[in-house]
Amino acid sequence: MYSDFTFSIIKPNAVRTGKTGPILAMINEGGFEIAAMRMVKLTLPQAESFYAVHKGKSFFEGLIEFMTSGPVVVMILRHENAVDQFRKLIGATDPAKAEPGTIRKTFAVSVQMNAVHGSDSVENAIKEADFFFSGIERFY
Ligand code: IDP
Ligand code: MG
Repeated sequence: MYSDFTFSIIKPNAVRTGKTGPILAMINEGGFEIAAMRMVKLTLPQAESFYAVHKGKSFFEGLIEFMTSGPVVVMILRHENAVDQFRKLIGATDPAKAEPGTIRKTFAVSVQMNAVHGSDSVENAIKEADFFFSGIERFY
């Protein structure tokens, strides 16, 4: 079922500082199964396309520069009601507003460098997963 899946990225600040393992541990402890995973370095056009919905916003250029600054880990995650459950696990976009115990509260260093991405709807989760993974790379 599509609602059992969401898409996530461990962002460059977290990968660079060795937080990939601790974040994956929190994802597993949160009850999520990793259905697909790969490390990639986004090109400028890839990052612009992935975040196209934010084009024109004040933070867009900075976000693209940040997201192309180093490797990221892209994943498809499985859990019942995955999109909402994962947004709960990562916490608010601004780490200052994120609940204690969330991934962003624990690992974000700023609003921009907030450690992880999580899809905001089932429709976007499908689009984002398709952006990075072909059928043969998926284990579901
Ligand atoms: P989300 O990642 O919680 O869904 P969005 O509003 O979709 O938040 O923004 C996408 C990403 O853009 C955020 O995760 C963050 O990295 C960055 N971002 C959002 N708002 C700001 C801001 O006000 N300043 C700097 N970066 C921002
Ligand atoms: Mg978003």
